[in-house]
Amino acid sequence: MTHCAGAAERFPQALIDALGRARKLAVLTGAGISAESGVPTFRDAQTGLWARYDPQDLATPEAFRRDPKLVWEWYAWRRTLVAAARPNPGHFALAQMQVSFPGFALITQNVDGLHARAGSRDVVELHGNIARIVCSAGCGVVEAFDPDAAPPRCPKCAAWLRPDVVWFGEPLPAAALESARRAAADCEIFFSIGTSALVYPAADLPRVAREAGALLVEINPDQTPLSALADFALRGPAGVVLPALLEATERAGKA
Ligand code: BJW
Ligand code: ZN
Repeated sequence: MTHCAGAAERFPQALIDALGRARKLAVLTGAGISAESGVPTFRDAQTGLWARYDPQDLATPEAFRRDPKLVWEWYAWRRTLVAAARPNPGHFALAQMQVSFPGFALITQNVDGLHARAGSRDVVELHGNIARIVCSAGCGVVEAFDPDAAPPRCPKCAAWLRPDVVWFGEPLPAAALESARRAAADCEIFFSIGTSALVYPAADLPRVAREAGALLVEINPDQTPLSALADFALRGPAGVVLPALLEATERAGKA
């Protein structure tokens, strides 16, 4: 069922009832939840100096091997955007939902750390975090990002240091993926928020949840490949829909 949600609108009663009953929620977020904080989504056209680059060509190990300086500078630019950004009402609503629901798993594909800055705890980061850098040779060195070094060498083995994020063709952190799959298989309601649902294995999680019997809710202004599978597709920006949904749920007696 598609529903165009706005702050003043009512949500489907079946959804409010389900939220009133549910104890276990799993939420998967993507770049769209941070769009209202001013962080460009991954598939948006980039701006300024980076307008002529496609992120899909930069977020790869091959790109980094070919031109570490270029990839490093792209991440330094994005790091600046993230550092200047603030969590928005969508991030804060999810932090509040963690308090309201006894079982609440927040899984994100985002590398911006905005969920934690909004107060969410135990965020499962599937694609890493842009604030950290690691040794590209895998020797285990982890450091905080230094925007002035471009790019620095590993103090232990002299390989390039790289952002601690997951590029195309690389495995996701095993513990994070395992915990995300467990939460998806074990929840009563699964939310897919602000993601194009194109990138695997994250895009499998809603299907895992659906097959295990969970209700599937999508929050996105646009259709995605997941929309046809969703029980409820709430069409609107996450920063508007989530606080309104939280309020409607609380009004109906939850929390
Ligand atoms: C709003 C909004 C608002 C706007 N409110 N919404 C199965 C089938 C086909 C291919 C594959 C497969 N399995 C694996 C693959 C290959 C590949 C893949 O999925 N390719 C596809 C593109 C086809 N996957 C991988 O390579 C993964 N690795 C892997 O599978 O390894 C296997 C392996 C095992 C063992 C050894 C070796 C290998 C890795 C994927 C890593 C993805 N990394 C990136 C970069 C992270 C670092 C960085 O940020 O730079 O992650 S790519 C990029 O896409 C980033 C994102 O997290 C990810 C998802 O994007 P997201 O979040 O959905 O953003 P957008 O921009 O796509 O969408 C935004 C959405 O928001 C839109 O829908 C808007 O409408 C909406 N929106 N405003 C709510 N206000
Ligand atoms: Zn090293």
